[in-house]
Parts: sequence; C-alpha cells; structure tokens
Amino acid sequence: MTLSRREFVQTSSVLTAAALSGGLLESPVAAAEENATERPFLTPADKFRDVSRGTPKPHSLVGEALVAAKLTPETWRLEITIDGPATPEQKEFATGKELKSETDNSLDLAALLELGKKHEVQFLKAMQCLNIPAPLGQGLWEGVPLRDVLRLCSPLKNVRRIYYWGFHNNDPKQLFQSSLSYTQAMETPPGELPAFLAYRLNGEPIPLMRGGPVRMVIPWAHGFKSIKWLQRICLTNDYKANDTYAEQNNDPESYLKTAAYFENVPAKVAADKPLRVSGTAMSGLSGLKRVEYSLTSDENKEEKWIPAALDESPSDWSTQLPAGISSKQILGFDPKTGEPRTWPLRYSMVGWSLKLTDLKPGQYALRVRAVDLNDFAQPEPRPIQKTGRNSIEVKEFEVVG
Ligand SMILES: Nc1nc2c(c(=O)[nH]1)N[C@H]1C(S)=C(S)[C@@H](COP(=O)(O)O)O[C@H]1N2
Ligand SMILES: [Mo]
Repeated sequence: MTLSRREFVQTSSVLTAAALSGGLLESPVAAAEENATERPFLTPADKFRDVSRGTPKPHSLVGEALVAAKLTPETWRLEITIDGPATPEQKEFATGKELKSETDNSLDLAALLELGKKHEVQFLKAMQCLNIPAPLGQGLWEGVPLRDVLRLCSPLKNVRRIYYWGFHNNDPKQLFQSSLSYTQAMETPPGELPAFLAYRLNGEPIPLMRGGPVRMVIPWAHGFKSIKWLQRICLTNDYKANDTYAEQNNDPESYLKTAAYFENVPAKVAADKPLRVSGTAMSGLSGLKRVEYSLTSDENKEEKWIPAALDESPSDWSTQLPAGISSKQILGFDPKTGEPRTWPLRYSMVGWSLKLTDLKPGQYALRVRAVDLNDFAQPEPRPIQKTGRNSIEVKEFEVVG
C-alpha cells in the first residue's frame, strides 16, 4: 500500500490522536504543507563522506605520480586475469582469455566507453559503509555491466568467483579487495540493478576523489564492494568470498539494510514552539514501508511508534537530475512515464519529516526507526551489527520554558 503525502497525513492524524494522549501532541495536518524536505536528491561528488585507505590516499596523488599510478583518463587500464591453483579446494582451474598490459590487450577508458554505447546502465544509489551508521551520499551512477566486460574474456570455464581491487600504491599490505560470485556478476533479477563498472557520477566523469576514472559499483551491497580506482579483476575457481572486509569480522555477503537516520535535532528547544524534525531513510534489500518515531519524556517513558511523513517522489525529476539526463533512461524508472516503478527507490535514500507541537518543558528522547516491506522494524530482521549498522537512532533534547 502506498499513500500519497495527503492521504498519509489524514491517516496519521487519526493514528496520532489515538496514540498520543499525554499532552505531547503532534499536528500532522498543520505539517502537511511544510512537510516536503528541501533536500536535493543527489549528493555532489565532493560532499560524500570519504572512506579510503592507503598511504598516500590514491586521490591525493597529482602530476607524474598520478600518471605513474595510471589514474588519469589517458593512462587508466583495466586488467582481467585468471588466478592459478591457489587452494586445495580447486580441483578444476578457471580458464579464459586474459586482458593484460603485458600482452597489450588491457582495456582502456576509450574501449570501456565504447562498450557503454551499447550496454550503458544508469541508476541512483546511495553509498553506505557497513560500519558507519549513516549513508555517505547518493549519486546517479553510469557505466557498463560487469557481465558485458567479462564477456570480453570468453570462453570462460570453471569460474566460480570474481574478485577485484583498485590502485593501492603497489603495496600488497594496502590492498583492499572485494568479490562476487559468478552468478551475482552475470545474472540480474528482472527490475533489479546489475553489478557494473561506473565511469560517470552525477553526469560527470567520476572524480578521482570518488574513485575515478573507473569504480566498481555493486548496487545491492555496502560500500566495501564498490571498489574505487578499479584496475584489476581476477577470475577464479575458488568458491570462497575473499573480500578484505571479511577479514575484519564483517559479513561479506551482507545487503544494504533498511534504516532511518536523523539529520539534526537541536539540544534545546523552546516550549510551545512547533519542532520540525527531518532525516533520511535507506531503502535496502527488503524495501521501506514507513518511518516511525517515538517520543518519550521523564513523565512518559512508554514507547509508542507513530508514522512520520515520507517525502514523495519528486514531481519533476528533471530538477533533480543532471542536465540532459531523463529519468526515463534510469533503471528502476518506467521508460514511458519517467516515474519510479517503486517508491522509495530500492538502494537509495528518501527524506522523512515529523512535527512535534505543544511540547512542555522537560527532557525528551526522540527515536526513529524504519519498517521494511516484510513488516520488520529496525533493528530486525538482522540485529547483528557486523552485517551493517541499523541500530535505532535516538536524540535527546530539552524543552525550556
Ligand atoms: N580502492 C578502495 N576502494 C574502496 C575503499 C578503499 O579503501 N579503497 N573503501 C571502501 C569502503 S569500506 C567504502 S564504505 C566506500 C566508501 O565510498 P566513498 O568514499 O565514495 O564514500 O568505498 C569503498 N571502496
Ligand atoms: Mo566501508
């Protein structure tokens, strides 16, 4: 069931009137007009929170060092190699055509862009670290599905896993690697988004800062699968996930989780002034049904969960997207109408807001949680935090008279 904001407001006013009788009244009808969160849908490339490893960080390189690292658009190369008999579990070995600088057939950016003319995909995705509570930023990513790149290595035999890494100062200790199964690389459920090699972010070449010239982007996964400064893909018969992140007690197959986040809540609020609170919610693998909040105080410690308003899909997507990009081209949108097939969009963030009125002086705690399409409320269904943070956020504030 999807509700428009107006329908939603009508429904929630009934809910809140019933739910809140202890003097803490929310007035959803009054909030209706002011509810839309004036937040741009896309995060500018330089405003993402950065999670990068390396000494020096690859995006700090300039001039000759950048050329030597092959991180300029002209010097960038992708090598695809097949690894040897590494583990006893490999009774058969992967075989296929390799693309290597040595043999002068590595892939350059021009060749990748050429593949893009035929196979390009575009979609909106929020980047989120498995170990950081809030998403890092949201972008329109464009590139070529990994499956179309891997076809350059045909015929492939006995490949069970694909792992890949980026520039790491040619130092094995700085290597940060991720992996996918062969199936995840090659097959995509209808309506879902494929693993792909991205070369544009928000309509521009991916800046070095965000992992350009080419970054792997894995739509369904946390940030650690989306390797920046991509330079090497390796095909193997080894069936085990061999992500660097797995060595740090993280679940290497974790999907993005559905969760709600606050923006800012002031520490002190004036009594009898309405308090508007907003934030974002991530729609993970299991989708997002609603965002709920609960307000407790010294006098009223009982948690009652009340729906907050979710931002609607922008009425004019052209105001949110880079010039020249139509939402009709973007995966997850209807190519005829340019409207999202589902709202909120899977693997992206949506704004939410709520308004508290008639607050009496005292200490309060405001909590917010997401409910997914299977009716699991945060932190369920996966309360183990090393599969991706999704604790319920709480903000404490004081109302002063
Ligand atoms: N080459 C490389 N790629 C990387 C990383 C890294 O350290 N090196 N960090 C990963 C992790 S853990 C995250 S959360 C995301 C962060 O992406 P961002 O810096 O664009 O926000 O990049 C991923 N890709
Ligand atoms: Mo991360």
